[in-house]
Amino acid sequence: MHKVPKIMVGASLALALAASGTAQAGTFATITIDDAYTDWAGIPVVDSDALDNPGFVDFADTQIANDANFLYIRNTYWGPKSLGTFMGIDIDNDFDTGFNIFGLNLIGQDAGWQNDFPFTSGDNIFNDGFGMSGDFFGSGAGLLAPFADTTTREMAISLDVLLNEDNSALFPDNTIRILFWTDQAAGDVTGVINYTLAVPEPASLALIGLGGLAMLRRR
Ligand SMILES: [Ca+2]
Ligand SMILES: [Ca+2]
Ligand SMILES: [Ca+2]
Repeated sequence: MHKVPKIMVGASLALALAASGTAQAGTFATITIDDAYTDWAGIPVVDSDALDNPGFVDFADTQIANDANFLYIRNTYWGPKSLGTFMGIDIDNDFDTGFNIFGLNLIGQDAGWQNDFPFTSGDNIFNDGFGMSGDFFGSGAGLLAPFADTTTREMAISLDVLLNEDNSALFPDNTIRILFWTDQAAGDVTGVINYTLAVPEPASLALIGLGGLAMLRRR
């Protein structure tokens, strides 16, 4: 059961208002899940959360990237606690479908991960038991490093995951609505992150185009 600490509701609503309507253009990159973070250099922070759940899972900065196959997430924390991180995705952008996290009307979580562990949510049902299929481990699990309490961690989710309930896509379009949350202590909730999947930079295509033009001119 997830109780709603009253002190959190006000803070989270303020965050939600601040974050509402902000869509984050995605960053195309391939990240190695190895608990090393130089591969995150230059990837924008899509959410910065305050120090507001000290001594427990307390979200700080979140970075997100994707390539053609995977969504990559890096979380940082104000302290060395990270186990107990939930990531929720609202597939249909409707908090009336799925699990309304803390009743805050931030997201209606249709799919979620507790650390790397995948599960699906029904209407007002935290875990409806249907689950997912596909990478990783055949169950839509996250590939997470490190699996330990830490101040920063990275995780990959396959973009090809299917929902077992109706075999539909976990990511049916190019916009992903994500919330990170924990029910530890007073709780912590990030802003809602509207992440738009990035496509490869057309630079290489443009170079090919210019090269082709140069060849034409030489003739
Ligand atoms: Ca890495
Ligand atoms: Ca926080
Ligand atoms: Ca929903």
